[in-house]
Amino acid sequence: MARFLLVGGFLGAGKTTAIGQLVKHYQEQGLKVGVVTNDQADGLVDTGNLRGQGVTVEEVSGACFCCKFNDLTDKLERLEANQRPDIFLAEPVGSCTDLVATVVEPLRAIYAGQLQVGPYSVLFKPSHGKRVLAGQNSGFSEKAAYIFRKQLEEADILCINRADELTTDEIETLTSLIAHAAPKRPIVPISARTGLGFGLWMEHLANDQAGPGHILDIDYDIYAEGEAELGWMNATLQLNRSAPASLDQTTLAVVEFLSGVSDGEIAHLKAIGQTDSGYAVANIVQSGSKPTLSIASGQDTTEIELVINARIATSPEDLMERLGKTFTFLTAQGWNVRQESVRSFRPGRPVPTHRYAAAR
Ligand SMILES: Nc1nc2c(ncn2[C@@H]2O[C@H](COP(=O)(O)OP(=O)(O)O)[C@@H](O)[C@H]2O)c(=O)[nH]1
Ligand SMILES: [Mg+2]
Repeated sequence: MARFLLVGGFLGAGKTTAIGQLVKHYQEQGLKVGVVTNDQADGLVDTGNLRGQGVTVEEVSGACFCCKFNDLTDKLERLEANQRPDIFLAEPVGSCTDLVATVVEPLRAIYAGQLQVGPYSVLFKPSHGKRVLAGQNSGFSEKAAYIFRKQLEEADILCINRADELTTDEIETLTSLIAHAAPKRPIVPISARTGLGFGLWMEHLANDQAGPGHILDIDYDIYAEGEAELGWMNATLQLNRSAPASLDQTTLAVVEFLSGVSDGEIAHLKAIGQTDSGYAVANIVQSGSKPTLSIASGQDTTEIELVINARIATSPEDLMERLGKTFTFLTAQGWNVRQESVRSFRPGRPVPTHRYAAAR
């Protein structure tokens, strides 16, 4: 029976990177993997990123898995029909919570005998996470911090990501903060980038659930208001110029420019620049840090399809203004810019398709 594993965590925690690593690890064991990504709108950087790595990906867009449960199962069935994966990995939207009650347990009940739904992993984002759990100013409101805490509370396995950047002392401090916020479950330091800790994480992922998942006691008003504090923008631009320029530097420069235009804590700002033969990804996951080129192409090019995803504590109007300034910035670099699509909005109130009040 195929296994289904949900890998959650806050915006920019490292879910997509971790899923890319997991796919490699499972493939090395001779297993076939299919992935489902998820976003509030079309034009998701992650889907292009994972497809660029050769991963089979289906995307659910328009709302989170919980509100698009039937779209999620349609995509799982499509992957099953085309590829018969041994493992399905799914990445929910990073501002989404209550996933055990609305996705994990409904899948267990509806697909009993067809799908083995494994433990739910949540990746802990050290930058915002430490500040939220230590009661310091995270840059987000209390309501957004509430979502962060709820995500931890419903996890079966908690992974402290970016362990490659943390000292032993920092890992110890985070472990005790997390154990206090979400007691009695495995806490595994990992690095989605290097693969550190994946052996132990995958051992936990192979465990069958001894008991039911952690169904949250959650206030949907706070959850909805916390989520709606984030401005969301997905934009697709076509760029061309007469003389070749660096795909990597252009993608990185756009993220750098957008991150510096105005205030509002950045949850995750990312862009993928694609050509016919390669792609580059740049990200920034908190205000005040430097954007990084997480995937480099080494290419020079005269044409780029550039997809930008912004999740920032600011208004959709501000994001549109930033995008307008980005056009001017790119034009000054010699690029002709054509806007193919853009959506800028605040996520709507989550209305789950199913909600299991009590676990199996
Ligand atoms: N140093 C380091 N960076 C990471 C790690 N995991 C993810 N990142 C970076 O964090 C950023 C966000 O990662 P991503 O997987 O897109 O996060 P998501 O929003 O949770 O899917 C990217 O720049 C990644 O390269 C890690 O383990 N170590
Ligand atoms: Mg992602």
